[in-house]
Amino acid sequence: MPHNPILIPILGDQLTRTLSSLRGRSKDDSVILMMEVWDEATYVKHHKQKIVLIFSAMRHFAAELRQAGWSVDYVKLGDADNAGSFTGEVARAIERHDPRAIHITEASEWRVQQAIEEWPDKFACPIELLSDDRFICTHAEFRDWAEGRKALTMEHFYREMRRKTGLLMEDDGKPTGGDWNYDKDNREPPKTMPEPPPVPKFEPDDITAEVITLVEARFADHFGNSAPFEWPVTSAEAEQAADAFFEARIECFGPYQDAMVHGSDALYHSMLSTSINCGLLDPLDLCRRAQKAYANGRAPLNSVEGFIRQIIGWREYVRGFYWLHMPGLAADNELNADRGLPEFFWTGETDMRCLSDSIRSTQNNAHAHHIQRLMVLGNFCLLAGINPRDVQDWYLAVYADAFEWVELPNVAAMILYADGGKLATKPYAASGNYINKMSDYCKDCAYSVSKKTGEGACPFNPLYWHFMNRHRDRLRSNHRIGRIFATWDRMGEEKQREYLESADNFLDSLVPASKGWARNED
Ligand code: FAD
Ligand code: DLZ
Ligand code: SF4
Repeated sequence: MPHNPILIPILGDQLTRTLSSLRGRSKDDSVILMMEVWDEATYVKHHKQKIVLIFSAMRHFAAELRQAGWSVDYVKLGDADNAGSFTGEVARAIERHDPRAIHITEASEWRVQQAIEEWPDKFACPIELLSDDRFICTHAEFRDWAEGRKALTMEHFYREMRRKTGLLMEDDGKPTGGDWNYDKDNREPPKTMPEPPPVPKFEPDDITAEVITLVEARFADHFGNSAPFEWPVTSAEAEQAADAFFEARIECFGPYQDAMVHGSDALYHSMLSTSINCGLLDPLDLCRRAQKAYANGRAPLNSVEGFIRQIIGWREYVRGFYWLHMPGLAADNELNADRGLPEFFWTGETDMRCLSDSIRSTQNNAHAHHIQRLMVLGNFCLLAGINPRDVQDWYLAVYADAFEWVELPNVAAMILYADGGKLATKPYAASGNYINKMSDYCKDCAYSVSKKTGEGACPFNPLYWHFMNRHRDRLRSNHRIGRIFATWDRMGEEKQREYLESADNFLDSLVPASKGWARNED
């Protein structure tokens, strides 16, 4: 190892060879530090597959860097003197290497960035913090864009990103095809859907197998199944997964984006979020590949525009939104939701078929697709008034792609309206009707989606009106939702009472989660 080097700590979601802290550095006078630490693995009790993914991807990345000639100091979780935290491990690495400076790319999460910002007070050597330019929009750009706006409308931000990247833009500054957004063409129900091609699966190699053994030994009480583990853990594997998406699934990505089919976990989704978020794939490169698929006539504009919008629109937007509103966002609870998360979110044991299938996919793959997260699981939490803290912990723990910067805005603001409408102009509330339209769940459900109240009625139906009624004062002035109250008023008192009683009976039957699923109690 070089003497008096530049020490470069690389975090578990910074597994990118062109990371800002690596660029321009000499291999001869740098030491890269990678750390498996207890604090990160347990600040929420992550799904077993999420820990396998991160540790295995980190170990593979370290091996690739060594192969390329870098000096890598890799601390494993099982090492006897592991300090347990990033700060503790950096302190130990300073003792070992006596670095002349530390260069680190900013953390993606507020919690970790706070810790890094304390390092200048703790450590004698100079610290250079570099911005993370794997994102398209800088923090300053987002703040400037948000400044003075009454509403932070994603669609407006997205157009800025289209202009900035030139993606799907014509020479005259107009959007390709004449429209910015083709979402109206992207709501096909599953009835018409061709059989989706299989998603590539990646067999665990020796490195991954060793990590699976570690996770089974040390995190046995964490949620989810560790096997079969099939996620890409190297950039080469992630590129293969991307190739498969651009060859066979992008064509139907748009139309069937909102469809849900029992037992079918990927459908036409890319399944690339785990690789993008830990740095194995470059989001902008994926968008360029999507644009090429359109140019080559292999995918229609509505699919390609939809995919690009998810990445340079939603993904960049939620990241900007997170940094603009932290730390307050994590504590927001505009609707005063105070019910505990039901136990069935952890066991999958519920007769509600849409929920049990979404939770099954979550248990087996540490993944559920967007519309399951939004309109089944999220919609349930919103309507049932589950407290934001429990919901945030659940989503952060159970998904392999969950890092707080992307999870929290989606949970607190998009599904729970806990931010009071800074992100979404109205709560994404829906009755069973929506789920029935977009899925095949209802036909074999123990509940009847057409029954509105009473025994056997789909719980989403009375819960919808219970939600609207209890938040009437707050929501009726909202022009996108206010008209709903006219329908409620026309129902008459008896019908209204039936809805409210049915919902109350259902809510009373919910068993709150036993303690200890999401957070360590000590
Ligand atoms: P695709 O459907 O193929 O979409 C392509 C890509 O677009 C995704 O890989 C992702 O990078 C991006 N994307 C799509 N929607 C969003 C969005 N709303 N926010 C940010 N990026 C988006 N995504 C995460 O990466 N991590 C999370 O922790 C996460 N939590 C979510 C929680 C809730 C309540 C909701 C409603 C959505 C959440 N999402 C999260 C967004 C989305 O559900 C996942 O990105 C997607 O399901 C990942 O699967 P995919 O790669 O097949 O996505
Ligand atoms: C998610 C995660 C886990 C489970 N463990 C580690 C770890 O031991 N070491 C590490 O560097 N990163 C880990 N991560 C990802 C980090 O939580 C993530 O990189 C930071 O939170 C980003 O701010
Ligand atoms: Fe879900 Fe209701 Fe349909 Fe059952 S009937 S699957 S609970 S929406």
